[in-house]
Amino acid sequence: MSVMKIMKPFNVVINFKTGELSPGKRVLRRVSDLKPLFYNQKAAEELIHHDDPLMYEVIYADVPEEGGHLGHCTTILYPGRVGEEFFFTKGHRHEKLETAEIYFCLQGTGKLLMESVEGEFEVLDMFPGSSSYIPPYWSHRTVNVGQEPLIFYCIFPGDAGHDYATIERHGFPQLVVERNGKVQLIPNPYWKKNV
Ligand code: S6P
Ligand code: ZN
Repeated sequence: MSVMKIMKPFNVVINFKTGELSPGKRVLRRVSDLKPLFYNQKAAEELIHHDDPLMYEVIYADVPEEGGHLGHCTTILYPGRVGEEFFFTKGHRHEKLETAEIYFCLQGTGKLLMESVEGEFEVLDMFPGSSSYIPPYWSHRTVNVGQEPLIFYCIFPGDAGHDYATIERHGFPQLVVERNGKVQLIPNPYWKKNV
């Protein structure tokens, strides 16, 4: 016999063009919220002093953060750069490492960077209709490499949790930059392999 509270089924409505999820709870992230994560700290400081641009919004459906439930949300990652680096999400691994996630892309063009706890690195393209499976044990970060907002829908176990500190300490093995008008992945000189 389950000890979970029985809750009522419900709908949320997602606007595929804008990423609006309603009803939902919105979290905003500006350049200042990601400050330590940028390769070019001077470029980040300049942007923060100028108008501290909004990088992304996450809109969460109201679901208990408990095992058995499925958290779900949309992310709207705006186009832009800090120095050469395209706008990206903080990136995290799940506190409960053995939990997976699905990213379903609705609009825009992106890269999904992933690193396993053993230090393997993988990148998937995100485009309207792409449905990316992030298996257990992989950190994940999205990067908008296009001119439009990158909008995607995420589904994850309710008790997954977010570990941001590990990414803040180690970074990802590669950076996604614009060089000579092209999208390029280059080694991150500050990356420290997870051990
Ligand atoms: C949650 C899921 C996404 C991200 C969101 C923002 O597990 O992976 O909803 O939270 O895309 O990224 P971040 O790294 O700031 O949480
Ligand atoms: Zn996640």
